[in-house]
Amino acid sequence: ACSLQHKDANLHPLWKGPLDVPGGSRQSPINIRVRDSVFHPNLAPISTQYDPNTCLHIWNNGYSFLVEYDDCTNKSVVSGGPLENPFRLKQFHFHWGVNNDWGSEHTVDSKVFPAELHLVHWNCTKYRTFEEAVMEDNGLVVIGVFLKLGRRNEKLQKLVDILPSVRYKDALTEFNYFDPSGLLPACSDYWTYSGSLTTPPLTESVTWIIMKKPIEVDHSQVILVHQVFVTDL
Ligand code: BO1
Ligand code: ZN
Repeated sequence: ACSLQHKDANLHPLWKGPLDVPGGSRQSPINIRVRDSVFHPNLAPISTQYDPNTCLHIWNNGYSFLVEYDDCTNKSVVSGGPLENPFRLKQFHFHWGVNNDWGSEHTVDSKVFPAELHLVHWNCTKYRTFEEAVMEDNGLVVIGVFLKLGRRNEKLQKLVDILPSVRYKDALTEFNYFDPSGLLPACSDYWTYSGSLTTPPLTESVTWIIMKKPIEVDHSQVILVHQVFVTDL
């Protein structure tokens, strides 16, 4: 595995996080400068174990569309890499732009991707609930996956098919069998750094795992994402 640990990350030029959070010194997202990342030979591979039956529903919260998971048990977890214990999957969501020139939150050597997937997990060893973990040190792990235009992604299609039902804010639709591991790139190389949530409450509780290789989606799939209306853009 050729994992990299990102150190001394530079802030995203368009993000004014530290100004918004008093004392904020590890705000996300960041621009990942590949040349500045440091290879750690003893950083283990990241490992996910997801049970598609823990999928609950999909909803438009006005910021994104979220697929939420039952996090009462350890059936869907991420472990390995820099993590000392398993973290439970709570939800995944996407960030995208008005067109394909803009969209991802993280950038790689200043390159922006059309969209970025976030798989949000919480530390069930240290904390009792997701809401508690959000506010605390070492509370969350978010896996970030870049999306780029290319071939049709069959693993994403079931999600794309249901998107019209959550086009508007507050819409919620039953979606009870989906395996998010199909959305991870085949190559498991990643960068990791300590950061924050990218939207309020912006807490600096997140270990970021950014997959180096993007996944591909085709034009028709990304169009449906563009038709989901959010109010924070
Ligand atoms: S992100 O992955 O850094 N873009 C991110 C940013 C903000 C949240 C989650 C992930 N916020 C949390 C709220 C919770 C809410 C949850 C929805 O989103 O702090 O109150 O329940 O799952
Ligand atoms: Zn996000």
